[in-house]
Amino acid sequence: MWSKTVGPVVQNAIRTGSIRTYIKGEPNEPVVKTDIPGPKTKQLQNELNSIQLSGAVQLFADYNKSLGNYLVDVDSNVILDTFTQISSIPIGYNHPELLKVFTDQDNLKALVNRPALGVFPGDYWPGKLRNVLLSVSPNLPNVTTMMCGSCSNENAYKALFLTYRRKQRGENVDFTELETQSCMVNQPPGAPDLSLMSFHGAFHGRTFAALATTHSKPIHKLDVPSFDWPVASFPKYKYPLEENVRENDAEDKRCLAIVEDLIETYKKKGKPVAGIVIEPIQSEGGDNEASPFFFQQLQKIAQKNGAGYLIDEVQTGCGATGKFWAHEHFNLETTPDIVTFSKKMLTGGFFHTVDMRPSQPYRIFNTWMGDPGKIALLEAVLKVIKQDKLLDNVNKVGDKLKKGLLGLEKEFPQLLSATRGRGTFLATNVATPKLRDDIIAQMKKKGVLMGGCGDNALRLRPSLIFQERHADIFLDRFRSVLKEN
Ligand code: PSZ
Repeated sequence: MWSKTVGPVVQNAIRTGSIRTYIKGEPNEPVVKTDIPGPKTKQLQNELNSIQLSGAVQLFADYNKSLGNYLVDVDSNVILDTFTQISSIPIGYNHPELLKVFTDQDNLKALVNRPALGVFPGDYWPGKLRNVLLSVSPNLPNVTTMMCGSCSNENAYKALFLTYRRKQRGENVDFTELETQSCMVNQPPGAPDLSLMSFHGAFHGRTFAALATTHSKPIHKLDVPSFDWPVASFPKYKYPLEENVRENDAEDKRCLAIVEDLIETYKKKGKPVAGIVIEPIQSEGGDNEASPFFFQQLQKIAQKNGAGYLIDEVQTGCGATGKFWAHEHFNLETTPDIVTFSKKMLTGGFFHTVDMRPSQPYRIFNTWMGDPGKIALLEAVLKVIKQDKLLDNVNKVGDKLKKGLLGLEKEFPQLLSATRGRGTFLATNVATPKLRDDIIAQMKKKGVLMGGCGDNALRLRPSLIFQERHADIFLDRFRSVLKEN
């Protein structure tokens, strides 16, 4: 009824008092009762630490009490969450539509009777893939589900290599005896000398091949054997972008020239580049952006060299940049060959061209190959995104947040610089890495959870139901923290 008066944007939303909200009963503001970590978190952390290394734990959450944009911890602190489990909660905590999913008996049975999807899928599976995942495909006809982001990249990389070799060998040409023997001892030609190009500052995961293309922090890589694969330069822009067009354009061209050089170098080395993997916004590496021009040219270079083009949307996908897929901002001439996803999509996996399909079964495969329970949840998430027009919300709130951050950058030029991003996928640089960490700690004391990335960036990764009133709370508390520094 009231949707007529408030307009279609909050059709599914509910009014509590004078406040419009997507989640009924969501707290009005943060409430901080103890230090964070508080006494109960510390006790649980000791217990956990006796079982496993737990040094990265920030707090223990109470997932019964957490709601919407608010994470409640075991010490009853009510915290506005702008980081959402490393960018992985699409529509907030305990969304009523998600809580309903497993009251449906078909969904419950799909969850309980988890199939090895590659061999014994349920009768519902093709329909679910079509109606849920393919309904948001970035114009790619095929999708292969996996578990996590690393697993998705790992298998997508295999698809790149398999396709490259199939083309080298010729369609329908059988493997040679030498290939089948040599692959069994990790030697060429069966295990061929091919490479994948990635970028300095990239993060694609922590499994072996994914880690070989990850270059955000040494601690992720130390002591782990890796591949000799080319690492190109990702553009480093000067901000504000509008005032540095010529310099940033030159930066694009410098980086593209390095890409072309490296492709030649690795060809000469006998390790031709079979694919290029890149994030639309380098996330763990510091929220580094590159221009549509850069991504368009990179695609052309990949095509010219017979290399696949893989866009890793694990962190950027599912709406946070204001479009469902971040690479939709780039107006690429054709689709990428592969787009990987996980995090807010709840299931991992990759969309791909028919060309990227292996020619034999079992070549890209594992036991679970995803989980139909996650698809059931994703189905509800996509329905809510559509009904509540959450991409419009992201654009509106993102605009407010970005303007707010730019205003704070002007007010505190000695502290903040290079505010950037799209939608609510935003970041700003802090003068020093220590100050960045201090600010995150001070924000926590004020009941706001934030993330850092790169050396000195602060990043925002709220869920898609982060509204203007949450932005106001965030900006207000951020300003008061900046004033204290
Ligand atoms: O420290 C870590 O392991 C983190 S912190 C953030 C991530 C991982 N992000 C995961 C990620 C990603 O951001 C991109 C662009 N690609 C792949 C991955 C790997 O996903 P998971 O963690 O699901 O394996």
